[in-house]
Amino acid sequence: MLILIAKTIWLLLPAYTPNNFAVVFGGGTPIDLGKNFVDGKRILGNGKTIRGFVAGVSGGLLVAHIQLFIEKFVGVELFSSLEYSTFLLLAFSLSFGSLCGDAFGSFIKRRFGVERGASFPILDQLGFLVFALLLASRVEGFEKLYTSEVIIAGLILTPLLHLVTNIIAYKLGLKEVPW
Ligand code: CTP
Ligand code: K
Ligand code: MG
Repeated sequence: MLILIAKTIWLLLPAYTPNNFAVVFGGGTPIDLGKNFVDGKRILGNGKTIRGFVAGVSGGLLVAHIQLFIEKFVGVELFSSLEYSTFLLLAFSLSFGSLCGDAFGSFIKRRFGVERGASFPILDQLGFLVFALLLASRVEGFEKLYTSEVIIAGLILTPLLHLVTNIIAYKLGLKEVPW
């Protein structure tokens, strides 16, 4: 059980971390260039920026490479069991997919009139993951690492991880609200 949890988090880190890089390095021109959709509301909003997107994808790739290095160092074979080109494609799919899912979530939120930064349960916690996994599933050898139990564990664990990390961030005074 603990092994499955650790393995799942490890395999999903390249999808989890892009948003953190976007938060830290984001800002500037929004992806939707400030434009409105046909409903008169913003397409994505000011929370989705080009710099955040690029920094997020780069950050996810960086994290995956650090993981590859750690695996070789400690002798674990997950990402390191793949050909380097396959690993690269997988890492890119996870981080790019994660930020596309995040942007898609914002698109849906704006259509429902949910303001930038306001929460939209489930979509906020799982949208990025579903997109990341859908894109990554196109990469050969995906099923070898991302077994159905890893995917199920990921879908259950991710909202829980969100909840726990947000409560910790709130207690530490890093967030205004505990969600
Ligand atoms: N961010 C960014 N570019 C992205 C994604 C995120 O610059 N592609 C930065 C923004 O500063 C954003 C912050 O990371 O405010 C937090 O990301 P997120 O919670 O996804 O955005 P929200 O501000 O909550 O906006 P939304 O309601 O559209 O999700
Ligand atoms: K989000
Ligand atoms: Mg948010």
